[in-house]
Amino acid sequence: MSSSRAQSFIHTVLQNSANPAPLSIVKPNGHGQAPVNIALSKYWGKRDAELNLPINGSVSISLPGLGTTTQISVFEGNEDWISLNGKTLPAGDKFAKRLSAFLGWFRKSSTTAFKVDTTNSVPTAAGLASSASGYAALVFALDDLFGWQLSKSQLSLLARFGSGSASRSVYDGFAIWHKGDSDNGLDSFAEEINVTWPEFTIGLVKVDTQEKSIGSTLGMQQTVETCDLYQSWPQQAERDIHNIHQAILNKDFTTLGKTAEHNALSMHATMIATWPPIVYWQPESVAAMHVVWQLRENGVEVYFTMDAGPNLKLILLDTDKQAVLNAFKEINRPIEFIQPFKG
Ligand code: 2P0
Repeated sequence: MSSSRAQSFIHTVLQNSANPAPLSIVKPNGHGQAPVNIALSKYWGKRDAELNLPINGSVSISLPGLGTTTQISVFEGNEDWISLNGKTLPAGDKFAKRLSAFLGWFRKSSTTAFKVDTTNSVPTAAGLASSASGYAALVFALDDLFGWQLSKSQLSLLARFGSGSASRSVYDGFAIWHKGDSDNGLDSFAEEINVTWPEFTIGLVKVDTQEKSIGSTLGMQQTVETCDLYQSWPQQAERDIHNIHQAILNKDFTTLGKTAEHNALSMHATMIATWPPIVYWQPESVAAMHVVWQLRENGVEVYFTMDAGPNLKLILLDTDKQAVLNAFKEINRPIEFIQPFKG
């Protein structure tokens, strides 16, 4: 992959490196760790595939304890050695190829190969955004290996270049990814929203953890190309980001929950109206939605969001955990609760 725009993007970011020779290692091993994140207002659609720039911004919450740990080192060779969850990947593997292409931007010479050992504490490609924590952890590991000491914003830029949602996984807690306007991609990065909200709870409802039928990258490309409904998505997304950001600052749970659920369903509406159609839902996903709506009818304030997969992520306050658990027991769905701001 050779692209002068991408090269200039990486070069400009690395000009901020504390190491004057940013592609020379300062230690034998680099280490990185990053959480998965769940978008409360979604990223769907690219305006520039080369620099991986989004059409719209997004807002997320990171889930501590679920994510990726990565070790990286260099050796003389022609092929990277990549291990995922303890298994060495064959060179032709899709995941390995994408990772090696990204690492290509950080090779000192054509005989610099990387050894990458990466472990996920979430099922890979099950809609729990392992590429987000994966590329964020990798960028942290590169920063450590090369002694760049880049700021979080700069690391977010590099993570975004690897995978869009990774721009948000360089932070714990709430984050906002600004879509940016410039052609050089240097203003499209995420920032932390500095709010601590101990009662804020995410519930993971697992419907299926098999690999998804169509990846996000191709899915968004097809949506942008063929879905007429998509025309209205960017305006809605920007409005939702603003409202969710304000709701986080005000700890206005109702506005946050309503806006997040509506945003997720609107994104899925564009997917469904794509050709060929992209339907990540399974019958159990819809059954789980009905449980959420019934709970709300009964006065329990719980909302859901969904990504490029069949699993639901519930949004609630900790006081409603038991009521939610009981309702989902009736359809035999266990729930894993995570309170991002409670150790
Ligand atoms: C999100 N998703 O905001 C949305 C919601 C999926 C649905 O970000 O092509 O894996 O690597 O930039 O980041 C998934 O997209 O896509 C995603 P690439 P990515 O969380």
